[in-house]
Amino acid sequence: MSPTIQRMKDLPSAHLLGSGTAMCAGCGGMLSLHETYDLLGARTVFVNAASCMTLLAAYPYTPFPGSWLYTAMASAPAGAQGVRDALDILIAQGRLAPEEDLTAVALTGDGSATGIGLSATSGAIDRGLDFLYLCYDNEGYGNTGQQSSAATPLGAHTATSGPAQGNAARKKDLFAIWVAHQPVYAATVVGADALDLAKKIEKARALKGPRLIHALAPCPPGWDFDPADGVEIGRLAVKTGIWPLKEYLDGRIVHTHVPRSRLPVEEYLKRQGRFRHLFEPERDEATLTLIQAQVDAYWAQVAA
Ligand SMILES: Cc1ncc(C[n+]2csc(CCOP(=O)(O)OP(=O)(O)O)c2C)c(N)n1
Ligand code: SF4
Ligand SMILES: [Mg+2]
Repeated sequence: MSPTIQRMKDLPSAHLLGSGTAMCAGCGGMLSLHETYDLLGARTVFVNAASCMTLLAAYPYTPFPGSWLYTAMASAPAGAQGVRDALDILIAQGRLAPEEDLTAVALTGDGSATGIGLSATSGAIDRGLDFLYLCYDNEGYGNTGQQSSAATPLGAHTATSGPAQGNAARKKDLFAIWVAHQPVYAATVVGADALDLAKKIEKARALKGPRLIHALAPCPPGWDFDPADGVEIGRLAVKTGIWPLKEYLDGRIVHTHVPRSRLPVEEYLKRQGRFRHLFEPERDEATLTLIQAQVDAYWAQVAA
C-alpha cells in the first residue's frame, strides 16, 4: 500500500470527506453523503455512477477509508450485484470470514436514479439484491451543467429549459417507484435534518435486501443560491412540505415529520435563482398556484 493511501486510511472519514475534494462549497449532496458515511463507515464498497460525486475519487486515490468503484451512469446497481456476488463467493469459499462482510452501496445522482439507471435498479430490486441505494437528488444533471433530469421539479429553470421558462414536467417520484417494487426499506431524507437521516440510515443498515435512501441535495450552482444558505433551504423544503420526510417499512409508509402548519411553498422557491422567473419581472401566478396546489394535494392525501 502506498504511503499516501495508508495516510488517507488512517484519517477519520469526517476529516477526509470535508477536505481536499473538488466539490462545490455548500453541496447538499456532499452533506448527506458525509452524514451517511459517518454511520456506515469503512466496511462498505461504494459503487458510484458517473455524477458529481465521481470527482471525489481519482484512481487509485479516494477520500474514503473504505472501497470505491466507479461505473457508467446506468450501471451502479449492476456493479453492486457484482460486488455482492463476489463477497458471497469469498465467504462461501471460506476466504472471507462472515464477520468481515462488507455492505454494497450504490451511490448515484437523480439522473441515474430516475432515468438512465432506472431499469438496472428495477432489476436489482426484483432480484432482491442485498444493497443500499443512496440517491442524492440535486434535481438535474449537475456534473454536466445542470441540464433537466426526470427529477427536475415543475417550474425550475435549468440549462435545457429555455431562457425564460422553467421545467414543464413534474418531478418523477423515485420513492413511489421504489415502493411499487415492495423493497425491504425506502426513505427520503435531507442533510439539513441530520437526526432524521441518522435514524433512517441506522434502520436501513440493520436490514438486508434492496434499501433506498433518497436525499434531497440543495445545489448552490445548479439552484442558484448562496452556498451559506444550503442548510436553510433544506429546512425550508421540509417546512413548506415540498420535500416530505417519510419511510416505507413492512408494507407501510410512515411520515417521520408532518409539518403541522406548513409555510407557503413560495418561501422555499423565492430563495433560489432557478425559480426567479416565477417572481420577476412579474409574478407567474398560474405556476405558483399550481405548485402550491400540488403540495397541498399531497398532504391532503396523507391526512385522508
Ligand atoms: C449514458 C451517459 N450519458 C451522459 C453521460 C454524461 N454525464 C456524466 S455525469 C452526468 C450527470 C449525471 O446527473 P446525476 O445522475 O443527476 O448526477 P449529478 O451530476 O447531478 O451529481 C452526465 C449527463 C454519461 N456519463 N453517460
Ligand atoms: S454541482 Fe451541485 S451537486 Fe454537484 S458538487 Fe456542486 S453543489 Fe454538489
Ligand atoms: Mg443530479
